Amino acid sequence: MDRRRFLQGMGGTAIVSVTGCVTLLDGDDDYDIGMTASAYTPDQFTIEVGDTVVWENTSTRAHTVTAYGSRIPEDAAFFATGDFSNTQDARDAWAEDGSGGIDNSEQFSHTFEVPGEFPYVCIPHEQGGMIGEILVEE
Ligand SMILES: [Cu+2]
Repeated sequence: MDRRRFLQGMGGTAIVSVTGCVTLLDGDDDYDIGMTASAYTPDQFTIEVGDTVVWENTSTRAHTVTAYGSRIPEDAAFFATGDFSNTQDARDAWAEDGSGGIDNSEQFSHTFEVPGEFPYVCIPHEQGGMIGEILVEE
């Protein structure tokens, strides 16, 4: 059975065990979540505490990965492309000069140290439904 096809058949949720994230970032095609013009692929992704998720912009337009700060676990670290410290700062920066996004083939990674649900959004395409969620299991 084709493993990728099998995983997609499971509703787009894949279990990944990532170690050595620095090495992972060196590879061209090594990422967990890609991006189309208006969506994360997959838009739901399940990992375990301590795993690192790598996003790659596999589309030709700029996108952000911006945590919904008010909806992630209270003791969890905020994450966002552009290295902002909260969602509003990321929104303001994008509105002001389009900063904080990643372009084609650029990657962003975050290590999740707290279990729970982590919804995130692409700021410029929020209205288009470009929203994703990382589920971090114990
Ligand atoms: Cu986008």
